[in-house]
Amino acid sequence: MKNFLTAGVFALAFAVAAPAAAIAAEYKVGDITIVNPWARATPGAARNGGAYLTIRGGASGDQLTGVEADIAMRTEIHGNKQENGVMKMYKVESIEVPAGGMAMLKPGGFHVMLMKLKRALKEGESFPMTLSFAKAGEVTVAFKILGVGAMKGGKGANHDSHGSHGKMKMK
Ligand SMILES: [Cu+2]
Repeated sequence: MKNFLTAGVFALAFAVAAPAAAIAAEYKVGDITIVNPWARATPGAARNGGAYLTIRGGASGDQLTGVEADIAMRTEIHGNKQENGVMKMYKVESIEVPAGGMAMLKPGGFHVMLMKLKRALKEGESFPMTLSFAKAGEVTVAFKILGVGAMKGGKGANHDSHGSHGKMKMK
């Protein structure tokens, strides 16, 4: 009887959670929340891809210290800076998640760089990535692959074809 009851609770929880997941994907780990992890589809033979997410801080701050995805040979956290009119990417060791605030990884700013992709990122598919936080620990979340020109994940996703990631040069 106890097993049956547990199964019933799970089924109910799933039924309630499913419609919400269609609007915004959210994952809780410790004190923080991962919102709408997504990546851009890669055109043709592109070897690198960008992945993005929003991290909501809890009562205390935290840091994103590591990213790892099987889909790429190497995964790094990158920032962007303007140098002589050219956007350049640089590697960062961690990203600060402020208490009660948000850290945003988005096109044109901080992002997860998927280097030497083992396969192309195809729109409509998703892939897992493990995120490590200094305090909250590790969590594996599904990154949804949006269109090549997508600028924003989740509900407000649009298809701006002027995305700049492809024009950036590695340092
Ligand atoms: Cu990059």
